[in-house]
Amino acid sequence: MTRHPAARAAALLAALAAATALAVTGCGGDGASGPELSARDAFIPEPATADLAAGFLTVENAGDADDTLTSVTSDLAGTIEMHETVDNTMRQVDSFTVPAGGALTLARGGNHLMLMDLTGKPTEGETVSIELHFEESEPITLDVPVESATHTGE
Ligand SMILES: [Cu+2]
Repeated sequence: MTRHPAARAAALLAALAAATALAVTGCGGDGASGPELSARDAFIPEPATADLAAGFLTVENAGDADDTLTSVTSDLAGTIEMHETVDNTMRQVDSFTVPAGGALTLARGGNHLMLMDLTGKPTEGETVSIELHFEESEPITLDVPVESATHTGE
């Protein structure tokens, strides 16, 4: 027995309607869902040369959805890469996850920002403006203090 074409069409329509409903819910119209980001404890240790500097900070996510740090920009640096450290070797990654109800921590010996193509050598006591760009959330602009070369943020 073959299924009637009209019944198939009806089933298809029902499936489409369900998909649409899901999509609307996914947009979070109630305003309570999604990532809620805030950044703290950012610092740049004074670098030895004007070639390269590291950046450390914490991004907290008080929301109920993950977000992703997709890029970082600054007037100080032509390029800012995101690096992770594995077995004492750092390597570039495309992005960092900011987990829901958790935090992305960039710290010495682990994940960090690598500021390259510097326009000048940042000096202890200065501040550097950097902008964090996310997949979902609006960008966060930070005035990051330049600390001593051995500063750990503790
Ligand atoms: Cu690095």
